[in-house]
Amino acid sequence: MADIEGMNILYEQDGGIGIITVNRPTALNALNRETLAELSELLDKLAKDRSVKTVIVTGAGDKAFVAGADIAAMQPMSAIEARDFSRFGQEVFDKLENLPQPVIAAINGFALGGGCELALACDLRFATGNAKFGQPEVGLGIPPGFGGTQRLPRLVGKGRAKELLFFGDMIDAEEAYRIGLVNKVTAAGELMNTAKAVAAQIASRAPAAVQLCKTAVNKGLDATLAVGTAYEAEVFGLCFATADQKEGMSAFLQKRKPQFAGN
Ligand code: CO8
Repeated sequence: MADIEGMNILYEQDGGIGIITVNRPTALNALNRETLAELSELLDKLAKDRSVKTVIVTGAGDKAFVAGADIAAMQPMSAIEARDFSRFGQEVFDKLENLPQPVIAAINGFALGGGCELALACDLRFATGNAKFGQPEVGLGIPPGFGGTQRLPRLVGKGRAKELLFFGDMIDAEEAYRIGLVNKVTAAGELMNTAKAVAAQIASRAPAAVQLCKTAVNKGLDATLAVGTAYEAEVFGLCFATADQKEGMSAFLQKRKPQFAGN
């Protein structure tokens, strides 16, 4: 897919890595409906693009990943409009969570409210040391509305999630790492290089196997252990219909590096 430039979402492709940048730096990349709509349209295209092996999501500028949903846009909303906006954001984040490719959030500053929820919908989260995380919604008179009450406890556990949700305070990157909200903390100048190196490492593995790991984890967390393990057995079997399974195991037995063709 060629590089595209929307108003609020920028996209470029670097080899097999697709890089999505939320681009409203003057509003600390706050998410309004237009931004979510552009993201949604881009995700539809990426889901069908087999040349994109992994995706990175980041924020424009050096201050914020995303500082939340756009408070100015939300302030005058009616209850029905707010519910529709919440549903729309949830649909877009569900799409991101279920994108076939693994998605890495490269968190370069504030990840608050809807921004933290955007990061939660990604598969992995890397952050700079100056990044700040939080769900400050209760200070605005609302709960999170883009999946935070559901994805945050699934990632960090019920107690930690309720602390973040009830207090509304920010935590720094080290604390986010300590509670499992982020996978890795990097120096500011190293964030994109680290994210790209990990994206390239994942891209070097058998794509179908990586995608099926993602689906099995996501589906399993919404199901009982018995349903999850049954699904795992199905996708495990399915991989034996791919050339990459034969190649991966043959390469091991022949003591050489595998060359995955992606089929
Ligand atoms: N929405 C709109 N504009 C924003 C937002 C935001 N979330 N965050 C920052 N901005 C704007 C500021 O208004 C300011 O604009 P201007 O220059 O025109 O005055 C500009 O960005 C720069 O921000 P600050 O001057 O405030 O920068 P500081 O460095 O002083 O502070 C903070 C940075 C601490 C990040 C501060 O901007 C802040 O607290 N922002 C709001 C954070 C927040 O509360 N986020 C949660 C929003 S609610 C939400 O995300 C709910 C999601 C679910 C929605 C469900 C739908 C109904």
